[in-house]
Amino acid sequence: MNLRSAGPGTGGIAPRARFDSGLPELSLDGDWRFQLWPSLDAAPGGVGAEDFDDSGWGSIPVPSSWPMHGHGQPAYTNVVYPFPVDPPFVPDANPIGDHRLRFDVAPEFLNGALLRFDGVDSAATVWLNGRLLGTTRGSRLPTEFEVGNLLRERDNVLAVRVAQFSAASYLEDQDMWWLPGIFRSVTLLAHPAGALRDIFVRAGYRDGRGELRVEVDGPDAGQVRVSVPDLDVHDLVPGTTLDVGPVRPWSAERPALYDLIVSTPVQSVRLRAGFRTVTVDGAQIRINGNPVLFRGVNRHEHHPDFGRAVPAQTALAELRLMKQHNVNAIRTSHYPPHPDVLSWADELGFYVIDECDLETHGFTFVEWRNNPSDDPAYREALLDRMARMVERDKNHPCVVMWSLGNEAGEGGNLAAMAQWSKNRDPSRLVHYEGAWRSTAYVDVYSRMYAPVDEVETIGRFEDPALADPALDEHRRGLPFVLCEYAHAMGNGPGGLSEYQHAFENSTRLSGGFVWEWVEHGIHRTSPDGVRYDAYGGDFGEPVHDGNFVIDGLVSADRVPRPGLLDFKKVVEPVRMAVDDDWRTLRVANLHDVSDLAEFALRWAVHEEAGQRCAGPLEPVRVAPGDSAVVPLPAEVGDARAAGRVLTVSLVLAQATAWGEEGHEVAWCQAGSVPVEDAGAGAAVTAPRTGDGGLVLGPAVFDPATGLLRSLNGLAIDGPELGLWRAPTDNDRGAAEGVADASVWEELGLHRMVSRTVSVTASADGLVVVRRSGTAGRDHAVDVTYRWSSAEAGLSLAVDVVPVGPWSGSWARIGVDFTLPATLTEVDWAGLGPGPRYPDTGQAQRLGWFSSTVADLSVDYTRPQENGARAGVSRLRLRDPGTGAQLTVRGPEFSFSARPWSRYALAAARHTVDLVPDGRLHLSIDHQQHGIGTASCGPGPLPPYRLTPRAASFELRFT
Ligand code: IPT
Repeated sequence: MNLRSAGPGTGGIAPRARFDSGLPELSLDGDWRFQLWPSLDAAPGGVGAEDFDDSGWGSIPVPSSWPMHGHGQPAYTNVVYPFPVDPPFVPDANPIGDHRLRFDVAPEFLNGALLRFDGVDSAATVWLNGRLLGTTRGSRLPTEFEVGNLLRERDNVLAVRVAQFSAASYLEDQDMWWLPGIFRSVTLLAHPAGALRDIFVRAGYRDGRGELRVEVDGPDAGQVRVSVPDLDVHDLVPGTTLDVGPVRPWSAERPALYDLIVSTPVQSVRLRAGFRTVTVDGAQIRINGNPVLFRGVNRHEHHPDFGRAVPAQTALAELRLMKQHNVNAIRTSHYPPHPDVLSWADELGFYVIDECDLETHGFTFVEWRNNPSDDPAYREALLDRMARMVERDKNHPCVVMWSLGNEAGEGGNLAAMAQWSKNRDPSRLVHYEGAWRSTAYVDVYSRMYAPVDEVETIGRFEDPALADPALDEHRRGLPFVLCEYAHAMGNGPGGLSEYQHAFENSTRLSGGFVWEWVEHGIHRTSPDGVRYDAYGGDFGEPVHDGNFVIDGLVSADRVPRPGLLDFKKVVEPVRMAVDDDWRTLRVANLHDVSDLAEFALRWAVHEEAGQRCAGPLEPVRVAPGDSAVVPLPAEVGDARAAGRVLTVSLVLAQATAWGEEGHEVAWCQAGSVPVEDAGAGAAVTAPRTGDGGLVLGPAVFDPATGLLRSLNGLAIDGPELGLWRAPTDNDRGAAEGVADASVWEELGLHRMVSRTVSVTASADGLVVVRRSGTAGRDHAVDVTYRWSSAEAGLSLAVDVVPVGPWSGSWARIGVDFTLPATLTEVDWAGLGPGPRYPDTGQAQRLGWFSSTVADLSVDYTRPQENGARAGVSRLRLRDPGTGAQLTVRGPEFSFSARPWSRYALAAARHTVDLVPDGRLHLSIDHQQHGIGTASCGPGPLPPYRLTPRAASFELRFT
């Protein structure tokens, strides 16, 4: 096994398109004999021999990532290589997995056959019946060997030795787990003489008409017949271009596909052709002439139990889930996906940036010395990878751009890949973010994590000029995409709305791709039998990047995080608004193609008691890019009143391949949820001494500290000033200097202590002044609590005044209480049902909601601040056993209620570390610091930053 060669794999056939040949296929997936060795030296010789004795071996399923089946351990690094940067060498301690399979074949395979590996991570040597077939490199790319002359009907012996690392590992430094194994299928394909070797369908669209050219490789052209029955195309001569007349073009919104049949005397191949043309016009990406906006996500392939071997139903379900959340584009970060994914993307409708299996990011730590992207020794390998991606995937209309790879620095090999791709397939744009400084060999100006103001500048063509005028002119003519933005790590991403606003208001900005779709958590079970998701460092890796691999819009189990719901709302392709009188609806159609024919409109009016009235609206047709104002039925306007909320929804009129009839795509609301306050304005009572404290209405206070002891008979501690939160991943991020979490720690917000300055009772109530400060520092906050009582309840006015030298930011301004844990039921009027922070929670709606305390929490893989509900005017906590309850009212506050403290939340590393402590921890917040995306990218925008400041707010308790 030569693991030191920088070149591509050996012995395989030339790359070609993936298609269902219509000839017999034999899946070799299933249980194989398997043995893991710690190094090549420790592995036996002769595993390829037919009579090699593997009786002592265990077994493993194929496809699989072997560490997910108890053989070795997963390891996570982001940028850093887990081995010395010493190309093309890798350490001797290099796990070797030997796989062997015995199989029989039907006679059809004896007249010529191909053996296909769809993905082997990372370097394999393959023997069939004792003969060396060759080697594979390029983990996420197929390799096919010609094997017909070697097969026999009975007892064939296939042996595959897989090395975890090789010289090619320097090309596969993607931010993900290192997970070796034969992780995609192995298939035997009958391939008799005269069979089609390759097919290239070039299907363009212009001015309502389709243009078709089909190139084939294999049999004599005279033996091949091409037809598209639905277009009445028969006997198209391969290699000729035909104007097929009027066609329905393919787009992500309307993914029209046509059966295209290629037949020969030995086979009939059915392909799905989509007619579409990708162009750049005036620095704008157009598909079929229409400007498009990518509402995209970056998609890795990961499964919490199977690693890289993602079951087909999981992948298909996640694509449907994307469509249901208004995702219209996928970047296959950072390698070509399982081939079926692209077929589903054709059918369901996604614009795809297909990315090559290439990343050399770890060279950044050695100033990019010896980067393979610029090393002639690796040139052939890079070109081979590009060719294998383009050839495999070229017939998918969903692929609109070829991406050279990710974070591979700069170098001549990249330029060569781009050039090769343009020659072979000029119909798609070439993407590579790493070339953004000059963009010399790419067709799009692509960036990652650029702040929104910079993106806007680029959108106005006001980005600083490049020194080279020719390059500058080239770049100024390019459309712009954010191939990564809105780092979805933990609580967040904050700031989606501002990016979307920028995208929608510049023709040059073609949208972006959130980083990333799925968290790469790995299932584990605690000693108590509770399942949780593990991340980097949990497997004893000496070098790792912790939970940086947990940054998805959905959990590893594909459960949507709040960020996905926000994304769905922020990118909704139709924006609606109701006028103040509820008489008209404005509909702005942001689709690229759709005139809204596939949608229906509905309205509903809710009040606290439930739905008051509802009905359908007349369907609306609006051209893409246009807007219209339509009247609402009189019934709607007539229902308008205080304390009512109108919701208008745009829904699928009929079920589609990804959504049910009635599935909501866009919505808007009008109205309000004011809540009556019975006690407000009633006569005031004075405090008196009794019940072991100071009694004011329903409350008993400690006369010395001025803190509450009980309220309505419920034991309560507080209020304490709260300026801190358990840092989110974004709070911990230091993309722009010092992390907010570090600033808060430095300010001592997490260890504030208080002293009571004064407790003054008067006929009007009770005034408590307390000062909060932090050890060793002289900055403080004076808080004045003015308590008063009217018959039914208790009012509180809070004044917060910073004292001394404050700088930086506060996590929040609020008051904290602890209460009996038996208060397990919650309901509120405000925004819900999910969480909201100043720059997140766009998905939340006005209404009346209920939950349990347990369900308020979001189980982020690494625990952190979560679950605050905002815009609340009334909160009620209830003990279902006794019926005891506490109600808090206010003009608009946010709250969090948890069975553990913020300190426990901050200390926990995994979900299983969080254990209820027997109390209910309630925070009522007047303001919160934004969330931002500083875990990788910009922090909260200035309007969402909570700088130390004076604040006043009022609450009422009953
Ligand atoms: C960027 C990578 O392209 C992506 O793979 C992922 O690692 C992401 O960061 C963070 O999760 S690269 C970074 C230097 C911006």
